[in-house]
Amino acid sequence: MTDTTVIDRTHDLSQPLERLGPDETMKDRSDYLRGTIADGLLDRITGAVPSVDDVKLMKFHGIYQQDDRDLRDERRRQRLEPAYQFMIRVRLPGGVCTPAQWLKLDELARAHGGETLRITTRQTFQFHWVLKDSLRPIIQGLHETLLDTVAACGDDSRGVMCTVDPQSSRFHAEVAALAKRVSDHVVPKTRAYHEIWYGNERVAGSDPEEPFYGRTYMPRKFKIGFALPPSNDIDVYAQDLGLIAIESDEGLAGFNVVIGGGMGRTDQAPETYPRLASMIGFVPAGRVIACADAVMAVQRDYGDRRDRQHARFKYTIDDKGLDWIKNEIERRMGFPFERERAFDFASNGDSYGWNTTPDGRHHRTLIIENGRLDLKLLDALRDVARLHRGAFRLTANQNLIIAGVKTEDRPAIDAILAEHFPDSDHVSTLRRNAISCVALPTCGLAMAESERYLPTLLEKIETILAENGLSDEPITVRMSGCPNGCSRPYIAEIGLTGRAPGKYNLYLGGGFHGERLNRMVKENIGEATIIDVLAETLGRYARERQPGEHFGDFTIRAGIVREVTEGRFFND
Ligand code: SRM
Ligand code: SF4
Repeated sequence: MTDTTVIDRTHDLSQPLERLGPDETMKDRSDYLRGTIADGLLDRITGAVPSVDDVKLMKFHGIYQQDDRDLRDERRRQRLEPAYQFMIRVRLPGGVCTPAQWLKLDELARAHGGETLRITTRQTFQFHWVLKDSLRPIIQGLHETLLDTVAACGDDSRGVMCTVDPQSSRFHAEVAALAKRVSDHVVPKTRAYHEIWYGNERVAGSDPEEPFYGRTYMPRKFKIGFALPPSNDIDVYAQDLGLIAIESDEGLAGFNVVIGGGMGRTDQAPETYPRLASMIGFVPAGRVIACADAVMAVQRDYGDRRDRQHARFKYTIDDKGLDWIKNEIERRMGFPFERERAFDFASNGDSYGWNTTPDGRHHRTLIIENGRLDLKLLDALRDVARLHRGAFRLTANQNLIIAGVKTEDRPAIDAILAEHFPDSDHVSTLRRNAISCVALPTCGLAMAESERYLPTLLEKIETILAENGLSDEPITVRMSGCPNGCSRPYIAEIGLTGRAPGKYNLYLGGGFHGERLNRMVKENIGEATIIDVLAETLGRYARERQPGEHFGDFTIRAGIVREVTEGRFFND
């Protein structure tokens, strides 16, 4: 596969730096993400990284400084500094890793990551509870199995997602390989990571350090995802750049291109809103990288660098107009988009249990509640990894596929799973379609519980469903501990976002396969009101629904919520 177009990769930043936000100056002065991180790691007086700028720069290296929020008040009372620790996010394009990589991740999590790993909503692993002295051992350990954490966070292109299920399409392997290629292509090129974390010497060169990103990188994070219909497991409409694979009789024809998706909003700031990505046309498979370059370059050059709350691509598109943006992308690509091709999504969930692909390989999807791998699950999966000869695939719903199992290996894997996951096949339909973000106690932005609370709330919703004969009805439920929406709650049929401890906004009316935003029906409510509203609405759904009608569609048809037609009208 070759790309026929080379775009101008010079950084033609149109806005003078001195008039931009402080983060732009910080990036500009960072010497391509080096800052003083290496010195800060040596500081023995604090468990933190002392420079505020370095804390921000470390995000570009996949690392977040956090503190244990359960201990915050007590430590303040004791006049101790917060219990600083770090979260490390791995870059894992398409969510695929080998058994050898799994064993290394497991070893590092046991040694340095509080004996837990977290599968994220963008198909990767996070280590939590990492102390400053353990940062290098983890990153160097990952390097031994060719894993890294470059650009897992920061103002750059984040982990590239790809539909995970190998049975979704005969072109799955081809598209997954392309997702990996795009990820490698858009990753920052600075050698800062190698110097700081691997101890490599700085080598002077004549080539620009960041031929695409320049000194100030992107205005904000940028997210890319590939979806293979009929599966929209990656929520392609939540991506800054979404690519929907289109097949033809001859093979993989190319991709429909959608741009400008994003979830984040701020309560009581109507100028911030979630937005579903807009369709702008079709590109042949061989031109995807040229397209990604052009789309990112437009956001790089026109994204708002003064106000980070307004800096995502969705706002650039709405400010400039979709037609203007599309024309600018085409100008930079050097060719026009073709008319979008027909496709159908059926769901954004995972297919559970064992499945077999035409190549005779077997794939087992395991439900990992909220993506949390505790010691018990780590033990079981370490046993699997020791004998597995295929791959592990992380899903965007925070689940896990033991993929590519040979027939002769299946009984041994079944035996391990039967011992450690006896209930895996009996998890309720509701839980199979539920996601929560991490939130407390590690997330610094959390306003309410999410991962630690959703299982309890689901029990109560399960009771309502059982009373109404709806237990087998798939309904998507997503909870986030704040309005940032890391669980993509604004496209769930039932969405909850944290407002304060024990208080949530409740949203209804999202599309079952991620095609429509929901709308807030109650603000700042506690569990009792959540349950009352759901009992009434689900009761009506049981009595009044039409055959095959999804809950989200019903709430709109029944007039319980007004349909959101565009992101900017979300707050109306
Ligand atoms: Fe997220 C910030 C966790 C997917 C929107 N997200 C954060 C931080 C890093 C908090 C912070 O900035 O200090 C959270 C770390 C919590 C912790 O303790 O681990 C965090 N986000 C996560 C993860 C781990 C949630 C999970 O439970 O799986 C997901 C990691 C994905 C990955 O592997 O890269 C995660 N975050 C998302 C998604 C979903 C997606 O991308 O498909 C979104 C919504 C889509 C989007 O970007 O619009 C998302 N996270 C945000 C935002 C709001 C961005 C915005 O445009 O307003 C923030 C806050 C920010 O960037 O300022 C945020
Ligand atoms: Fe943290 Fe909010 Fe994201 Fe949840 S949605 S992980 S609380 S930033």
